[in-house]
Parts: sequence; C-alpha cells; structure tokens
Amino acid sequence: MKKPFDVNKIREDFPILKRKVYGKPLVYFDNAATTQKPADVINAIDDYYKLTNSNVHRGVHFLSNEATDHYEASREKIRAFINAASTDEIIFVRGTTEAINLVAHSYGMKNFRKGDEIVITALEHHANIVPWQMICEATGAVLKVVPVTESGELIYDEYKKLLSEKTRFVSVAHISNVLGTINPIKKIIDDAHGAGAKVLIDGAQAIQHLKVDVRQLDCDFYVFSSHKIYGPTGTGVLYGKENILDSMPPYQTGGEMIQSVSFEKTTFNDLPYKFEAGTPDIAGSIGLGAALDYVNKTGLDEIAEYENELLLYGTEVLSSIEGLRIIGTAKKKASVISFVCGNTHPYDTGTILDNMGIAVRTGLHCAEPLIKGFGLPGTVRASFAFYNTVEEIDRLKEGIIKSIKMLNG
Ligand code: C6P
Repeated sequence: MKKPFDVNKIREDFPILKRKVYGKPLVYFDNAATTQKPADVINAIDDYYKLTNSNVHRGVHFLSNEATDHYEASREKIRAFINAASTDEIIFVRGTTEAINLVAHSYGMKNFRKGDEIVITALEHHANIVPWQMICEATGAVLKVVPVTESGELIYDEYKKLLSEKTRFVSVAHISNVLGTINPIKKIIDDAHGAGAKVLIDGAQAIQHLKVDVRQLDCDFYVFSSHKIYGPTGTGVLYGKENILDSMPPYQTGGEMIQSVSFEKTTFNDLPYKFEAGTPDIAGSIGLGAALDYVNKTGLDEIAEYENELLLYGTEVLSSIEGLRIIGTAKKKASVISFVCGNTHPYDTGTILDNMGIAVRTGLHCAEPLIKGFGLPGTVRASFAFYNTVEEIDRLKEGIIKSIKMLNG
C-alpha cells in the first residue's frame, strides 16, 4: 500500500508503542476509545508541572501569568484548528460528554417547551442520547430518532420527514463510534436550519480523522474530547456560535465564571469564562494544544489518507475470514471496523486477542440502542490510528482465526 509518511518514524514519537504485553509487542487497536499520546504531549504536561504550575486568571505573579498565557494560547490553537471566528467561542470542558450535557441543560432548559421536538439518530453514543432524554423529561419536549440502514447509513428521507416547525434541535454524531459511518453533516445542518432548528455535532470520533471547519459547516455547536486526538484525558472542547452561547445561562456556577457577587445578586463573566466555573484542567488544556501542534506538524490530510489505506486493507483482510461479519459497511467510513465471528461472544474473542497482545474493544461501545437494533449482544471493534501498520492488521487476522478455532472447539 501507498504510504503518505514513514509510519516507523511516527511510531518513535509514541513511547507506549514500545511496550510488550504478555511478552508480545503491543498492537493497539482501541483508538476509538482513546488514542495514545506522543512525547510532545507528555513533555508539555511534564514541563507545565515542573516549570509553570500555577492557577490561571487569578494571580498577579509571574507563574500565574505564564500559566494563563499557555492556557489561552491553547484556546487559540483550538480556535485555529476548527476555524472558529473567535476564542470566545471555545469553551474548555472535561470532554464530549460534559459538552453535550452543558448544551442540553443550558440551551435546552431555556428554550425547549412541551411538544417541541429534538432529533437525534439511531447511531448515537449514550452521551448524545441520555442528556436529551433528561431534558425532554424535564421540559415535555419529545425525542425523535432517525433510523439507520443495515449498512449503517442514516435513512436521509426519514430525517427529512422528522423535520418540522416543531423541531427545535438536532444533535448528531459526525462519525459513529461503532460503525465508523461518516454522516453527511453539512446537509444535516443545512436541512435542520431550514426547519429553524439549532444543531450540535458530536465530533468525538471525527476531530482526529478529518478536517473540521465550523464556519464552513455552519453548525451551532461542535464538541470533542482531547483524549481522542492524542491529547490527555479529562479535557475537551465545546465550540458554540458566540451569539448563541451569549444567550445561554451558565451551566455550573462558582469561581471564575462571575463578574461580581453579592448576597443579593451575582453577575456573570463574559465568554468563554461564563462556562468555565472553578479551576480548570490547566495541564490538560495545554496538553491538548500540544496535541494539535503535533497533528498539524504531521498533517491531517496525510493522517486521513494513511488511515483510509489501513481501513481498506483491514476491511479486505478481515472480510476474507470465514464466519466473520463486518457490522457497518457505509460508503463513507472512518478507520473503525466492528465485527462479529459466527456465534462466538465478542468478549471471548476480545479476551483471546488480548492474550496475543492485541487490544480491541468489545461489547456495546456505549451505543446500546444501535447494537440492539442490529440484534447483537455486542461487537468486537478494531479502530486504527495513523501509528498502526498493515503488519499489525495481519496479526489481528491471525488472532481472529485462532480465536474462531479455539471458540468453536
Ligand atoms: N466513545 C468509545 O470507545 P467522552 O467519554 O466524553 O470523551 O466521549 C464520549 C463519546 C461521545 N460521542 C462519541 C461518538 C463517542 O465515541 C464517545 C466516546 C468511546 O467509543 C468511549 S465510550
């Protein structure tokens, strides 16, 4: 296969890839759950704690100012990465889950009324289902779900049928974490706007694979987690259009998000701080900035091209295994392959693969309605990143064949 870059050189940047598990070289195919971290990110966090550690936006002293500069520089890197109009539109949160909860709660509680409709899809992660269910229960709004085909694509006509003057909000994954389907989000956003609804895009599985331009997309909100794009856990991003964020009440309250407090009345800080109550994950945000630098340096287009090669190779190799069925065969996919092997339980396959040093995810992948919709107890999921290799995919194939033999006696 064609190689847009030297993968062996890339692998040198990720210390953990040198690890052995059970005496075997690690094959890490659980990248949709979380990605590994390059030394640049680890060093940025290490440097922060060794040299700069201090609270942000609070001190007059040198270290506090330096920490604030690094933290805000990271916000600017994120703005540029997704082409937002202003850093006021970039809110640091704990991750995708917190970002969706923030929007559902703050925007939803203010704007949803009895009988309003909120549209999600059948391929959402629980983080993009449950917060909307809770807000529907609280406000009397109704949740509507766009169905998917057998191949894992949204049934677009059904989406169009669901849109009406009752639709207040559409919340959709950019890419499915189970099936790898890349949804036609530009069309989804334009059609939702045509119906007068606001749109949130869950970018948890997209930000690390494809170029995101929030202004070109014209989405109202775009959310993602740092740990899926080679940054640390515990931090993430809520992008929102400034005028909409401005109109929303704070989600959490406390220090940093206020302008002035008295026992009679509190006034709130400006964006983005209005949504950043308490001491933030400073090191995490700086680590995310370093991760974006690393991705920029490597080239998102080159990453996407190479990952697509891995997807094509992996699909061909796994399809050739007798008894294996790939779940999710959409025309446009990210480098995620979910599969089942005959009647064997995904957990058993995953355990055997683990013993061979191959890390995959098994089960419901926090998308129970989707998996149950396929009539399955779960799937095995191999998700590739740009530091993976075709040789590793060959090892996965060997492992799966061995597991099928073992589990079928
Ligand atoms: N999916 C997976 O293995 P957090 O946990 O907040 O960083 O991300 C939640 C989330 C939201 N939406 C999508 C599409 C996701 O894939 C995830 C996280 C991981 O598939 C962990 S469950």
